[in-house]
Amino acid sequence: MLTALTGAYGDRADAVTVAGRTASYEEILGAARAVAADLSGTHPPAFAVTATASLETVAAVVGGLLAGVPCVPLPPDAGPAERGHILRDSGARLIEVDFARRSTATATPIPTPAPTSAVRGPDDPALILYTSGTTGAPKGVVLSSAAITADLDALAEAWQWSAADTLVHGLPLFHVHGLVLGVLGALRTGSRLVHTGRPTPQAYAAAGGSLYFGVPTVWSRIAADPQAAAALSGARLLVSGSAALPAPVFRDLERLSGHRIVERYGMTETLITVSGRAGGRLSPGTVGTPLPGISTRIAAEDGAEIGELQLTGPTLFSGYLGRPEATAASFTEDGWFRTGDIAAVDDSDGVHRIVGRASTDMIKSGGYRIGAGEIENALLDHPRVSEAAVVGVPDPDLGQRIVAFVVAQQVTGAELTDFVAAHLSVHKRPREVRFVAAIPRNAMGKPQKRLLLSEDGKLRP
Ligand code: MCA
Ligand code: AMP
Repeated sequence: MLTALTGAYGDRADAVTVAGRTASYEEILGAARAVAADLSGTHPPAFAVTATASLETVAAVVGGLLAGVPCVPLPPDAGPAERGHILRDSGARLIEVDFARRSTATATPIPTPAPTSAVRGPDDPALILYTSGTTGAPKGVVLSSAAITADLDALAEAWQWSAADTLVHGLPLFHVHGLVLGVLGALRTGSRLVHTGRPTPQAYAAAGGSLYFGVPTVWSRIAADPQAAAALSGARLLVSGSAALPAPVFRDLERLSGHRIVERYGMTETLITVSGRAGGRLSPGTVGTPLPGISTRIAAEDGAEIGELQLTGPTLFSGYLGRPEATAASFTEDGWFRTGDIAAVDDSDGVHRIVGRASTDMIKSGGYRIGAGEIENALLDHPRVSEAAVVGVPDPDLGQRIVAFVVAQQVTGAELTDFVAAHLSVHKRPREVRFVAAIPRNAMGKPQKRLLLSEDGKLRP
């Protein structure tokens, strides 16, 4: 998987920069080997690292791949409830990385064949990424080296991504977008990586890259900053994903930077499966065509053209960790993965359009996937809250914004927001809390969340 670390592209003093610190391939390999040596001594079933935007996280993930021990990247802002759940559920041992501690690597040449030869097998777990479902606590998505490699190679082909590129992004290193594409992608293609620490318009503008990754919130903030957008005009390719890119943002960026942004679609469970192509026809509101090796179909009822998007291909996950029933439930009887996204495919050119999600309890805010049930459970853990219903409402900056309706006494909205931020993680906090006398329910007692909103799904004034 890590072609650049085999010396295939030579060494580079400025191979990887994360939040202002720069390392060569040899330095990364050395620090990763030190991690691998520790892991090989004890061989835990998995290990966890607090996945700050740092060279330490890069070394930890690479070290896990060298040792053949799957890595569980923990969101650095995860509170005790979320952190405890992930560590218990995965059985992972939490490690700390000292980037200055290098195993023999700096003194010895980079080995061939590939340092990945220590990975037990391509189908063994390489990463376990925790992601939210509509209800309950997050599940561990097990990703193999084979799936990751297949995805990175398909993306390299689609985006003509090569060692000549400098990749720039500032996304979190505990999800597919920032970690798999944004770090492992650079180490496979040999492109330089500049991680900006935070994905601000100013940092993207100053980075001077050829290839840029962002979630729609990042692109809409750049589109609102004409100077930053214009600074990207010299880039080769801008790519958006993790949530729907609003058409006005696509058009504003084209006007300001000269680029028609490539949109691609994926999930933690499937990796990236559908994408526009570099040099291909790109239009707003579309996510392109399936990547090489991926097949898609629309499960539409009664001849309708819009329905659930289902997929097969080599990039799919190996299952939810320790949850065979949930894994089985996510596939159809004939073995296709059920994305839960509603899509349409153009008959003439096969271009896909993501229309929405089947369940309104899966929220996408700032590109983060957040289950309504998880937030409701956290709110119900507060002693002053007796009922809670969480929804995602349209938001011009975040795509969707989390709003919590609660039945509660003697507590403020700010206190409940802080409670969720501290117990789960900051990005899962409700941006607004509304106090109601009761949550509307049907005869079965199931919350009727639509009744809390206006008819078009918006928040009532
Ligand atoms: C505010 N803050 C608080 C509180 N309120 N902290 C604690 N308690 C509170 N009550 C502080 C935070 O600490 C933080 O401080 C600051 O407010 C802003 O926090 P945040 O909410 O994170 O900022 P934002 O502006 O809303 O973030 C927008 C963002 C972010 C940067 C675009 O949403 C983001 O990074 N999204 C990327 C998500 C992503 O990578 N998804 C990929 C999923 P400070 O700033 O000092 O830290 S993978 C995927 O979807 C697939 C496979 C795919 O297709 O890619
Ligand atoms: P996650 O598991 O965090 O990667 O979230 C996956 C979900 O993000 C998908 O099921 C979609 O709902 C959404 N998503 C990802 N990319 C796009 C896109 N380009 N357009 C619309 N939705 C997207």
